[in-house]
Amino acid sequence: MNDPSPGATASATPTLDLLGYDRFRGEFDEHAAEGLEPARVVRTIRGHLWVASESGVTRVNPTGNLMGGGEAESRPVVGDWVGVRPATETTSAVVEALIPRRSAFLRRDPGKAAVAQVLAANIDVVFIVDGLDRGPNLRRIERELALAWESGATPVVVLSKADLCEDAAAAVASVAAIAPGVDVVLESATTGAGLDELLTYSDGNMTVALIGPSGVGKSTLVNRLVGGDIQSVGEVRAFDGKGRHTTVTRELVALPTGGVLVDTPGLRAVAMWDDEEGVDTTFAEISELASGCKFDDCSHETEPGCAVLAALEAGTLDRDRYDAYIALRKESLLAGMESEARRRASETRTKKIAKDSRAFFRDHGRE
Ligand SMILES: Nc1nc2c(ncn2[C@@H]2O[C@H](COP(=O)(O)OP(=O)(O)OP(=O)(O)O)[C@@H](O)[C@H]2O)c(=O)[nH]1
Ligand SMILES: [Mg+2]
Ligand SMILES: [Zn+2]
Repeated sequence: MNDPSPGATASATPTLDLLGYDRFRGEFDEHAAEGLEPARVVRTIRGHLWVASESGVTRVNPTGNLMGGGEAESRPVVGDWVGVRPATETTSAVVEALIPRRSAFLRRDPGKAAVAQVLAANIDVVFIVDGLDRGPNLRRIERELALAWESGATPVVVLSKADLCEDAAAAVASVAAIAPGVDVVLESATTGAGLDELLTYSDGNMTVALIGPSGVGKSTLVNRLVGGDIQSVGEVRAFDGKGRHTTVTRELVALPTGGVLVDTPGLRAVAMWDDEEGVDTTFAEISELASGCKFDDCSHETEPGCAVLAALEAGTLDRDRYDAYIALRKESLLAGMESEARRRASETRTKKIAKDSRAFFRDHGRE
């Protein structure tokens, strides 16, 4: 953007385009007019932000309204596009604007009851990674599929450590059966199997996030896809209890061919957030059956004329699959109700403050 060469325009931002900026450029115009520069959040650690912009990776401060007071969901997270007020001699660089997200990866905040936690933003593809040394864990994959669908990203199941599995084909088949419409890719960082195929998902400067439990090989895969040692971009790791390197923060890593990967720490708990649609897409064959139920709001548990229960009875629907569907749907309905209750409570508080302040100004002769 500071390129003084003749004919240089605001669209001449090759570095940012490789990070996927081309699809957000249009939304940035008003911020550019205010003197802000486009940047993408590459790492967050305890409220500190690192962004990649035309001038490289820098640490920036978020403004108060983006970080402190606002809703948790409006805080910049890894993957967000932001508007940065550049540093001057006397001030440091500050994030002043958050560009609307195209997708947001949410889960229920494990620390707080009815609060969503945004794990990453603007993700196009989610690699749901599970290791064939122990897995695949079908029930966990279903959960992660529901989260991925709900986020607006396209999920791909990656079965890693294929070199440690004797019957990889059977593993793929068992996953394919619970993941209708989802690509399932066998991968081994050891033999290099599946790497080329996985790389194609970032074509067109797409953003790919890797999720899955600790130790399944997410960081190893990121290293292989990037084709080198990513320590150079500042990956933050620590030793876990078993003396093993484990990722401790979400981190956005640029691919040499364009596009980015988001490496994430292993998710211990994948608790559902208000995402019925994600559940319905994950259990597509059950949603299909549900259209034949007698009642539109059938819960598929006790109702007469329930096509889902009929299929269960007839043995055409798998019992484990049905149980997983009912459990996840309940969990997401509950999260939805809790967040609604929380929203109402906070609305009541806001109304009370507004009422109190009106009373204050009335008593003090001002409206
Ligand atoms: N045999 C084999 N081992 C692998 C493969 N991929 C990863 N590993 C090993 O699995 C272990 C864990 O890999 P990581 O890449 O650190 O796993 P992670 O998913 O990033 O784990 P967290 O950062 O804790 O979430 C390491 O010892 C890797 O060397 C593979 O394809 N084959
Ligand atoms: Mg890791
Ligand atoms: Zn039903």
